[in-house]
Amino acid sequence: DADPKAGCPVHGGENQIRSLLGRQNKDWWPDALPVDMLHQHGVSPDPMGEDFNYAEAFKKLDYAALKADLTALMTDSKPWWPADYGHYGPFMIRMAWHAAGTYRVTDGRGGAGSGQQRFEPLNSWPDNGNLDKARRLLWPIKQKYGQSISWADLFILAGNVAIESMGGPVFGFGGGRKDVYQSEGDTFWGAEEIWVNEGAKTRITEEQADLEGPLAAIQMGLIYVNPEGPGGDPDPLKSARDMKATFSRMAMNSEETVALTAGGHAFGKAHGAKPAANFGKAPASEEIHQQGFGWLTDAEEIGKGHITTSGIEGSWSNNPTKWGGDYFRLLFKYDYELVESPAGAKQWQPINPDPEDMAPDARDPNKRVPTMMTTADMALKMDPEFRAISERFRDDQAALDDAFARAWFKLCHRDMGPKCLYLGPEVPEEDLIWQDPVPQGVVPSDAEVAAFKSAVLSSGLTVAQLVKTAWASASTFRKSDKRGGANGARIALAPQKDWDVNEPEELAKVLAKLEELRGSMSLADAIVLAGSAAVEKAAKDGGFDITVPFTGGRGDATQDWTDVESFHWMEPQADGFRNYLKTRQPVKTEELLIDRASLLGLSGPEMTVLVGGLRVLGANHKDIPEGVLTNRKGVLSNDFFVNLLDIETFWERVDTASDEEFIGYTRGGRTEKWRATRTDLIFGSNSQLRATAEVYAERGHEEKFVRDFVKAWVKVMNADRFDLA
Ligand code: HEB
Repeated sequence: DADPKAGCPVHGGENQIRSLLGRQNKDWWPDALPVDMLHQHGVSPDPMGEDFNYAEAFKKLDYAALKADLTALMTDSKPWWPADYGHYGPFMIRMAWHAAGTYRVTDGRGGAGSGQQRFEPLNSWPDNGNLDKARRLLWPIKQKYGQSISWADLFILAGNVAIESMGGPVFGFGGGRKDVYQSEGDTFWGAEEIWVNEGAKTRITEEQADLEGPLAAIQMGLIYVNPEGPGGDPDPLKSARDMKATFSRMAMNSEETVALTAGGHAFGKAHGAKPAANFGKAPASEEIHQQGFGWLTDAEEIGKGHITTSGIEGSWSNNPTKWGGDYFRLLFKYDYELVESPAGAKQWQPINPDPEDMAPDARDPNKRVPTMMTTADMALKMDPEFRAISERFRDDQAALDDAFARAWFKLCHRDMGPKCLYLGPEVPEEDLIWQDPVPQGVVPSDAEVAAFKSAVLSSGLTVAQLVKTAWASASTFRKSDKRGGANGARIALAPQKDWDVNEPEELAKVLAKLEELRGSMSLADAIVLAGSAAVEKAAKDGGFDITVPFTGGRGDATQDWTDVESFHWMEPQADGFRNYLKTRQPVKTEELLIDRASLLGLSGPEMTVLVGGLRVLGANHKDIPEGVLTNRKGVLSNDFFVNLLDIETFWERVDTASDEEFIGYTRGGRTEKWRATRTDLIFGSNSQLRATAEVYAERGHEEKFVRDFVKAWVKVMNADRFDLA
């Protein structure tokens, strides 16, 4: 497979650069009420307040009662949005699937973890059509159980209960998804100006073999692929290509992709009763009295079942509210012909179906209507690789049950981090490799800690080596899906030990020495402690006696329990903290620094103080001189900021073509004084970062700089210590 992160082609000709976040809510809905103006300068939009502990609240939940209420809801059809076949189960599954299916392994963003489907853009995403109704059906239950169940958990639990209530297999449920109260503004959803329903280009073409950057959907406004085929072309083989590309970005292999799609489409129907022109706007554009509902049609039409969502019409199986093997049975029993739905969508219909293989009508159980397949479903039969899997599942229902249950569990829990964060009585015992398991560590004694620190500082390893290794280990953390981090010491395992950013040869030397010195302490603890000892020494050499707080207890992961393929996605193509750039990206290099800081959960000041500190400590990749704006490398000082903001220096590009490297000259001459990258100069160029850099360059703030650096350093070292909370 092509490595989509390596190279990361710059699209649309030479040097075409896009902005980090592409199109955002304010581009799509410029007239939206600017509620976020109330949340500046650290003011939180979260009405629950800082002291609210969701895990504690969840523990008070009457879980069995909630599940019973959800089960009852499934068959409690409401006239304002009648349940197809008298069962909301399929609708809830689609809602839960779309909540989770935005996840992408590339940057860990998206996913069900914070209930983002409630907010723009996802709330109004074309592909999420009518899911506003599914969520509104849940409101009385959400209201009843209040703070003990988050929306984010409720979406997924509703999906699980739906599957169970139709006889389907589930693997378990873990709660713990804490709600947020605003749209997550840190996610790149695409740069296209128009949506899928307005003709947005497909992102994979003959010339363009894979999805750009972190993206995981084939067109703007889709969760994954176009059901009618690439760009509306009903070609099952090309659809298979798109499914493989998008589902692999969701961390799913072909077997999981087939199991999920076929398992999901065992249930429910597609809605394409009338041309979409009859329907209203998405929720974000609707009028105020519609109260957040979108895609409206008149009530009488809804009563008759005249609903259009995707535009495709019909169910996949003759038993759309009962789990079983009918999907594959029908897919293989019949030849399918291309037809058009009443809404004009391309879909596939079985030729001459036997009467018992017809489906019930969604509103009238006595009426029989034809079943259908989308082009994406046809891919499961036409693509040779998919077909082999499909045939196996057709012939082995137990295998499908197991594969579907496991893939569904993974889909819904993939962004939740380690298993210690899962809550509730239905958390499965079994460890799963995608959870990146780390064995429980032992907390080293104070004596061990002290002895190790002095051993390491007299081992001959430099401050730069120790700091770099600790940073390399901890900074893989990303808050988006809570993967990575120092716990587990996966820095010593494949693939991380071989990543270019980690300077494999150097790293191996440092790790070997730490192995030799660590005694019974875990390697993971030893790496962090060694880095922290180095920071203490560097602070002391600068005149500040400061202790870097250390919390031991990390464990060491094994290679067997490390999913090399999925860690591969986490390799940094840039790490501004180490002044590292592997390949130029279609975004500015300084934006990659912001992106990494965001994934680390850092604030602007934390990012700033860390960059300034790491430069003077000598943490640069391969020891490059860029940004080391000090004459006392290895000493923790604010020299980076002082020298960067020195007006006696002026900067020039090394060469105009690259625009990545710069030379600082002393004014009035051409004596080269410093070298820098964009990642360095941005702290003098961007007004907001400059304002922060000034704070750290000011006289009287030398000690503040050291203290803030240590605080931010410890935050990164402990970013994955969920076991401490
Ligand atoms: Fe699905 C539905 C497509 C996957 C589950 N889907 C649906 C529809 C469509 C689709 C078009 C219709 C909508 C309306 O309403 O109209 N899918 C699709 C595609 C894919 C998918 C293209 C990829 C390949 N699904 C899936 C998955 C799942 C699902 C994975 C889970 C698991 N779906 C579903 C359901 C439904 C749907 C359950 C039904 C809903 C109702 O009924 O409402």
